[in-house]
Amino acid sequence: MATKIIYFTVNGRPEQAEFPVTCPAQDVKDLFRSAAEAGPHDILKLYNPKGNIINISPNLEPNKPNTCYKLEVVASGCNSEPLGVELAGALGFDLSSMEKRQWEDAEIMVLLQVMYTDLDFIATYNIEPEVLQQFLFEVYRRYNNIPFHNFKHCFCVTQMMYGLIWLTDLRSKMDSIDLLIMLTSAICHDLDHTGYNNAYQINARTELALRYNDISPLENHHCAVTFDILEKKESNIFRNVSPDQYKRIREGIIKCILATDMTRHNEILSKFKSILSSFDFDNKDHRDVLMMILIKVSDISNEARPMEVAEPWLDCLLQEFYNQSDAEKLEGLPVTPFMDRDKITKPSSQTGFIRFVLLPLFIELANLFPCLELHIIDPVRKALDYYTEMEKALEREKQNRAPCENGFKGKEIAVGQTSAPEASNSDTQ
Ligand code: 0WF
Ligand code: ZN
Repeated sequence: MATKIIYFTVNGRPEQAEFPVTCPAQDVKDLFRSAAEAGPHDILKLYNPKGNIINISPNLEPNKPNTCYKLEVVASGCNSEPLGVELAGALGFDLSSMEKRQWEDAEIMVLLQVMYTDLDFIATYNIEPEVLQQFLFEVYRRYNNIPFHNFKHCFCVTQMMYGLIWLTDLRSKMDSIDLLIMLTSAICHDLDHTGYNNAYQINARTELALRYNDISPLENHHCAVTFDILEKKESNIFRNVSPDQYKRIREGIIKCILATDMTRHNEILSKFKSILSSFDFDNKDHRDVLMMILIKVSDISNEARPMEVAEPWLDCLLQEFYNQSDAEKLEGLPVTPFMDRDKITKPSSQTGFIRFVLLPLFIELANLFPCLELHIIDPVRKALDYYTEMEKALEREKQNRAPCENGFKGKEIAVGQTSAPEASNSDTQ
């Protein structure tokens, strides 16, 4: 029976699939699914060397290893990750019935509404429920369906901000309007994120980079989209506040969202450290820096969550990073080193990030609010131990593996085969 051999990579690993030319389409799809170790609900995308998506079917154009296709898994799990039991607890829900439950987008919008109510924003700023719902729906619509910077990330960041406000008893220390600014900024901070970071925007000379002259193109865009939503009467949750209050809210949201650009990390952290010993809640400059620190902490705080919540989020982030570095390679752009699937591993990227970014930031915040040690520093230290162990195990595994020199290093998978023999090198040299 005539067969076709298709060469492709999945997660950078070379694979080859062989199937009869008369093979049913579903079998071919299943074959690629098993090569990608994808689950039944994951979406598979196959790209040709030009970067165009092509159909996975028996009619696939046969190729050679040097013109191989690229198979990508869009893990549907990334966007339906359980958000964690602690979230339900923070909102006062019955944990026993909610454990392991996945949160749907509509439910998340209700949870966000509950946060506005709990913090008394509805009553204080005369926010009509329909306007809040419309605002949240517009926000939801303008988060993209990408692995990490999606609506659920927006929710996690907002939930962390909400948790921090309560844990630190900020209601007794700051004006309610500052809390409104922080919660709304958290909700809007990544609106219309495309999955490609500022370095990519600048190097690829995207519309955003051109529009914002290479200055925090993404964060400027997230802000602009926020105020686009707020320009519409039906979704303007601030439509009943005074002009002075609106001015303060707009200035505050812009400050908070722009602070999430990680290239400003050292600048903002240094400012915070310099005022810490004399921190004064009555000083507006001090409060502004604290607000920026709080949104930054919320934004990058996944590792403070239970491991079973944090690790899938890291997988989603790496998926988004790898997508970017693949695009950079295809487009001949500089490859962002910490996104390069050939250079980094999950534990190596995380140990550095925890040691040099997360812990130094969280420790400074805990200097102002010692009660946070237990909630954000202890779990992050545990995560550091976990990834350090994983890094060592990977290193040991690498040393034990026989070096595989030249040639096609992947395994061959064929319809009906349960184990995969090593492929011959003949076609790859
Ligand atoms: C994978 C790692 C990383 N890990 C996280 O937990 C996390 C949360 N947010 N982010 C994270 N990145 C980023 C999303 C957009 C901005 C922040 N990254 C960070 C990088 C790999 O590695 C380092 C390590 C040390 C210093 C700087 C980057
Ligand atoms: Zn974010």
